[in-house]
Amino acid sequence: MDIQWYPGHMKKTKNILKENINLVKVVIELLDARVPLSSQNPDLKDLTGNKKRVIVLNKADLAEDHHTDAWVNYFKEEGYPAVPVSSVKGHGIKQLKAILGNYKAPSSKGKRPTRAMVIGVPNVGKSSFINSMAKKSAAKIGGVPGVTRGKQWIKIPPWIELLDTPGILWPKIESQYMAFNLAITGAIKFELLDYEDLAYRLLEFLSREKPEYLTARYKLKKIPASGELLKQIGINRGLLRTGGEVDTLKASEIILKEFRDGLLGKITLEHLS
Ligand SMILES: Nc1nc2c(ncn2[C@@H]2O[C@H](COP(=O)(O)OP(=O)(O)O)[C@@H](O)[C@H]2O)c(=O)[nH]1
Ligand SMILES: [Mg+2]
Repeated sequence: MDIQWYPGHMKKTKNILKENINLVKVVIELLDARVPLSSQNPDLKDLTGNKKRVIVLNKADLAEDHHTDAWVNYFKEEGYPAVPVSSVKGHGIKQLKAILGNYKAPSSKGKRPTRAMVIGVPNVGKSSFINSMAKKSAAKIGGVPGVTRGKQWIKIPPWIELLDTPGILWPKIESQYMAFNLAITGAIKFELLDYEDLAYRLLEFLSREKPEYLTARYKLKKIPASGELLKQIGINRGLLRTGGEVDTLKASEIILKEFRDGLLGKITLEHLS
């Protein structure tokens, strides 16, 4: 499999940051708690200069807590406060606000807002996060990445202001492993990668790390050989084409969707050590 990536995306990342960085005091970097490093753009350090950066491990409700804790420590050792958050459940928001409180200008006496921008790869949950911070449906969720027009700020009382247009940070895909992680979690479009390839890769991981999730979800007596697993899941789900052939493409789509919706269980794909 060849990883094609668009150089234009990197330029876009840089432009978004250049346009907005001087408006804010803090950059809130959203990472996917299931694939923290794969969803991080390693160039961000250069792009944000001396700005304070706080890391949000979003979708923590879909990741394994002990792995998330390890990642929090990892980023703290790198010098960045990190907080596990579930934007859909509103978990971790309070802790994050407390951390942002540390960046409040001492001279402002609460009058001047602390401005922050939210950045992250597509689908990491930027809009959901902003809504969760604002406790209302202000930013559009799930839409196509739009163009930044006039700057709008969302007030988070009493003293935080978030730029309402999140910065879409294109990931820097440095390996096939990262590309798979990003594709499996839904950050990059599937058209770039083959569905069945992705499903195979995910099933390989799950067979090794979480066989009990697979047997439970797909009603398998045991895990068959890797070449047979996808087919067996298709059979168990009744995904047969006319003629009796197993529809492995449909099976792949279902497995990926169920993983992304958290239906198999809490699963962290990227582990430390
Ligand atoms: N389970 C879970 N899903 C989330 C979370 N945050 C966002 N999502 C979902 O991820 C998808 C993309 O979210 P969105 O906010 O549009 O991402 P954006 O592209 O970064 O703005 C949506 O289906 C959200 O419901 C989270 O913390 N937990
Ligand atoms: Mg969005």
